[in-house]
Amino acid sequence: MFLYKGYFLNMLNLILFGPPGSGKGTQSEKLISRYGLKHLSTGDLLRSEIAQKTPLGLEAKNLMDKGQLVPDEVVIGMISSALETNPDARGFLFDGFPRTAAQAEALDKLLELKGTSINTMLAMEVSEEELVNRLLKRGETSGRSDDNNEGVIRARIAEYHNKTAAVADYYNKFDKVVSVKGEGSIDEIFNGLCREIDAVVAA
Ligand code: B4P
Repeated sequence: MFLYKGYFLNMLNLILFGPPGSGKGTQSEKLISRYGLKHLSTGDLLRSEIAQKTPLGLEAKNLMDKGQLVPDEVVIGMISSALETNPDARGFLFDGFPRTAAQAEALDKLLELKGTSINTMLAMEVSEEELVNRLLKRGETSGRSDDNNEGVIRARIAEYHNKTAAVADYYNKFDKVVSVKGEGSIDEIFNGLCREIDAVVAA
């Protein structure tokens, strides 16, 4: 339980959702600092496995370099361990997870075991051309092999439409999805996200 703007809350668990390049990583950094949440990014966890050249990392790199998703059981296992190693967190910000309906169901079950649940899913809306431009620009400097080829970037966006968009349908059933404009300055987008989160906290 923690105190936020005069309210006592149990946990605050948020999903930051959107296509590749929509700014999930960028906004997560600001949100965790504002709300004191533990940041769980499956993309970052996978890149850490790749950097350490673990067997899991080598398998993941092969798929990520083609713009494909990593198998559900791999990312669910990573999130499950991360939840266990952070028993005192006041809440979690899930960034890039869940990305399939199966991952969403698994996350709900894991949170239920902790006696908590997702408060809201923030869905960032960005046009496809803006996504491609952002990722190609990042690819010039990031060294990320999934960012420097337009074909791979478009394959990631197609994976998003084929498999990930269903996650919004899943949380819509529970009326937990809010759309947020993902184009504009980083601060404008951050303010839009905070307005939605504050409304959920105050409800
Ligand atoms: P992720 O690491 O999750 O990353 P992402 O989708 O590429 O980007 P994100 O939306 O975080 O964008 P960012 O803020 O960085 O995934 C990488 C890969 O890992 C996936 O393709 C998949 O293979 C695998 N994976 C991860 N999770 C998985 C899961 N759960 N299941 C299966 N596979 C999984 O922003 C992008 C760029 O835009 C940056 O350069 C940033 O500076 C710029 N930018 C941000 N906001 C901007 C703004 N307002 N204006 C202009 N530019 C902006």
